Amino acid sequence: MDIKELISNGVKLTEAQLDKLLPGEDVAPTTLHKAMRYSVFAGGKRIRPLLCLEAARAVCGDTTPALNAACALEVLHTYTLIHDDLPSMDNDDLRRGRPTNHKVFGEGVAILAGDALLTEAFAMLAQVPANELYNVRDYVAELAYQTGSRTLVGGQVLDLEGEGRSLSVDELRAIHNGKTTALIMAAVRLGGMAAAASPEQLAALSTYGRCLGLAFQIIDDILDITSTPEVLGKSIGKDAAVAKATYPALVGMDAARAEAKALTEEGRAALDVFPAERRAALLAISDYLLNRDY
Ligand code: GRG
Repeated sequence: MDIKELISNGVKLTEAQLDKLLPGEDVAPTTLHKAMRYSVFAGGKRIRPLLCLEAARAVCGDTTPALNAACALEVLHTYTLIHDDLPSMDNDDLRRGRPTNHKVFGEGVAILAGDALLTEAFAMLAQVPANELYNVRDYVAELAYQTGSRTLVGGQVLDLEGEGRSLSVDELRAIHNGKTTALIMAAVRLGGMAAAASPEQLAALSTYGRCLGLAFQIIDDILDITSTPEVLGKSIGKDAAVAKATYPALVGMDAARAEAKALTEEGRAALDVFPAERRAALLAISDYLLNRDY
């Protein structure tokens, strides 16, 4: 499995479809559409679309049914980044190697660009074909659950409330599971659902997503300490600067790495329900995410 080729194919497929689905920069109101496209086409890793596409391949051998779901995940993720960078949230200047949305377009337009991307995500999801097990109502319910007040937005609130407080590992895990794991769960589950996953296959993908999501955020915490803004394309050291609890801060660097590794192993093992050639891509992605340096 050539992971670089796998990623580059997934990125190309997703970006071409995003370009078709998102309103053009010349469509009124042009400032809003420019702001939306500015952040979407700023060169993110496209991990969530990739996971969605490859979850579909694991189930049915084809990524096509999941393409619009993959786009929905990426625009929803981009909304969270724009809002997370706002002065009232993390107050960041750099994202995906560029000045943050509000730095370029102003706070009002940045908030609205995030809102519009969140809405567009559901419009994209409404274009995912139904199959014998799932329809648009199921896709919408899944994305709404994983990104609502009990999950993604809820995790962000716990994060805000935890700043400057000492947290237990369980409290930190609850924040990470809301902010990061929920959308990664949505990615693999929606990919599976679009490909008509059986209940057993969907349960396996859920375990993989739950484990990978937390491992992803633990590595994110580690990179915030060990990497550079040039490599990550975003500012670093913010967590320590605002006394935010992180995995390495709470349990130490070695234990944090060990937990990310153990979670990745658990996620990989769950994929045993898929034939070897169908699970190869998801296995390769899990290794790549564990060992990434950006
Ligand atoms: C509703 C005002 C309002 C705000 C909501 C929900 C939310 C803001 C923020 C979500 C929290 C968040 C940004 C979590 C971080 C998740 C994470 C690890 C982001 C980085 O993902 P990568 O590394 O980024 O995949 P790229 O740029 O590669 O796509």
